[in-house]
Amino acid sequence: MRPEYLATPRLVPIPTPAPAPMKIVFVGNVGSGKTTAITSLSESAMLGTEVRATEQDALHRKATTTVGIEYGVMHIHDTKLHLYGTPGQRRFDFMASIACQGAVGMVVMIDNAHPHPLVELDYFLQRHGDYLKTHPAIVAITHYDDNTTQTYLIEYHRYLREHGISCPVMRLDAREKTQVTQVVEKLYAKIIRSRREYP
Ligand SMILES: Nc1nc2c(ncn2[C@@H]2O[C@H](COP(=O)(O)OP(=O)(O)OP(=O)(O)O)[C@@H](O)[C@H]2O)c(=O)[nH]1
Ligand SMILES: [Mg+2]
Repeated sequence: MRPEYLATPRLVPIPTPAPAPMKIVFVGNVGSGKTTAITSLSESAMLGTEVRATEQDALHRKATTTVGIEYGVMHIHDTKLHLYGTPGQRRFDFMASIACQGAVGMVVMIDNAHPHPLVELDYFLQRHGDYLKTHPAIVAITHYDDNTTQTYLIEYHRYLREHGISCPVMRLDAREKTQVTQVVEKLYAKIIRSRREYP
């Protein structure tokens, strides 16, 4: 009989480490649906900072507005995504800057029902242009269904191109979980691709 120390060693599978979590940030103008999107995506109750709206434009559309950083979590495959939402009100811009730190991808949401949605987009390009030129991002245009001032996707595309930013522009109803999931999945795919191209 073979002694124990000569026995064929058993192969013990080495557990694959879970992929590193990713931080994704949602920015965009008041009422574009950042809170709605993160609420519908988050697998656990979203940590929110909603208060009754006081600013004119916030009151115009809805009763509450975000005044701090909000947080949700979801998974794509095995990757945990930390979802950070920011306030759309300009006076809280400093919080958006904090929330963006360390984010590997960004969703810029623009309310198409705003009287001047391209001016709104321009504002976020001014604030986050450097980030958008160097990181994966998606521009998501909401409220296509409830306004008559239709600015078409092609106009957002052109605007971005003219400002040296090439990222996909998608139409989105933030109330629809499947649509929001598609936006995040597309962003996730871009993040993975950019890591392969620029490891
Ligand atoms: N009709 C319509 N309503 C939408 C759409 N997307 C979101 N909404 C609604 O628009 C409102 C968006 O509100 P929020 O999610 O609070 O918007 P927000 O971007 O977080 O706003 P702030 O926190 O104030 O910056 C909600 O009442 C949504 O139900 C859309 O595509 N069409
Ligand atoms: Mg909000």
